[in-house]
Amino acid sequence: MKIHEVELRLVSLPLVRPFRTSFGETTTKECILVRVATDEAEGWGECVCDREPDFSAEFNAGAWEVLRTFLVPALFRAGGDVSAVRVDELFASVRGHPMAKAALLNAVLDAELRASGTSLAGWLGAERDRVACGVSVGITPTTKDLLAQVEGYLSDGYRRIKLKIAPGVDVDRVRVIRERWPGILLSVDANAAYTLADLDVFRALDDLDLLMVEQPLHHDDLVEHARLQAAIRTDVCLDESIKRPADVTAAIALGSCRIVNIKQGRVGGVLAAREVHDRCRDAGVPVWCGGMLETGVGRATNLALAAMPNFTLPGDTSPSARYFPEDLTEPFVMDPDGSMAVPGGPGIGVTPVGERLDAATSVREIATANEGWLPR
Ligand code: NPG
Repeated sequence: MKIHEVELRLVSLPLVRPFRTSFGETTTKECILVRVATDEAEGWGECVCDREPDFSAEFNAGAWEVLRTFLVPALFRAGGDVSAVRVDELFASVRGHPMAKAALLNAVLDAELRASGTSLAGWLGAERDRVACGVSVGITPTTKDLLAQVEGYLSDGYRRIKLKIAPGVDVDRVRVIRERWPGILLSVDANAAYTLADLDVFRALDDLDLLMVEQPLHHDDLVEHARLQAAIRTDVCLDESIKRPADVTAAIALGSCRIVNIKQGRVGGVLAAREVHDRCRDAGVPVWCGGMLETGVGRATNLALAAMPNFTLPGDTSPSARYFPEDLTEPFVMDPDGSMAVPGGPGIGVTPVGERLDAATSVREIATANEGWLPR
């Protein structure tokens, strides 16, 4: 398969409601989309980082630069005759930047799979054609707002509620939700907002029958998470701390967590995500599919992964309407039973709708194998 053109687009989509976490508030999704054109098919990938380096060290302007200056040229230097399983080798001279790498690697893989008529889910060995959906509820101005949002999401059918927490908006609010709905699958996500000095908070959460507490401590830590896990009953789940497959092996060896959130973009793309899945499966550690407010392109990729066998817990794989008034692809829809279909068409199975994509795009650059980056 010969790659002859790569396109980068910076796209923005307003969210249906602001999304607040311990690290900030988002009202608009902004991300880079990558399109790879080959002699046989086109492929799409979404870069999961945001405008600012708040969740991760990567951010859109930086990822654009890394793609433009290092990663795309590395593909063309290889003669453009590239398969996704070789892409990691080509990127080896660039340290870090897993999100930028994931976007381009996933686009190459998508093109390859579309060319062979294989679905991503099938290629990954997925065992389900529907996945269970959870929803991540941002920090609300008041407890009353939180109750109203959770009530709405439960009546939509979501099978797991995840509450964002931060110091000062944690135990009391979570208790209110638990008392109102004693039987639901409920978890919390701190996005690295606490330290071991906050052990009392986690001991209090221990009494609320939570499915897990996600990324309670520093975004790059494993050792302190192991200390916390040894001190509480609730399962610790790691997200930010797992940036490549080796991290998950270390986390399991140290006892830093008992559950792992897999975000394919955070670990360098679909191939690395599969590796994380396999390592967790072999160690008996359940995983679930995280989300980064992706457009339909990233969502389709996530759904294929979430259909793999060891994804045994509902993920942050919500339908398009939970995020955007209008998605870039045909919308993903959740059934009233809280499940969503895994795309079955070739590759990721969806393609951005031309006019919606153009309306959402603020910057666009195209490189060709022969001429490099074309004038904007
Ligand atoms: O449903 O896509 C979704 C959002 C799930 O809470 C969610 N994502 O910390 O996991 C997270 C959080 C996030 C969103 C992180 C956007 C970074 C950017």
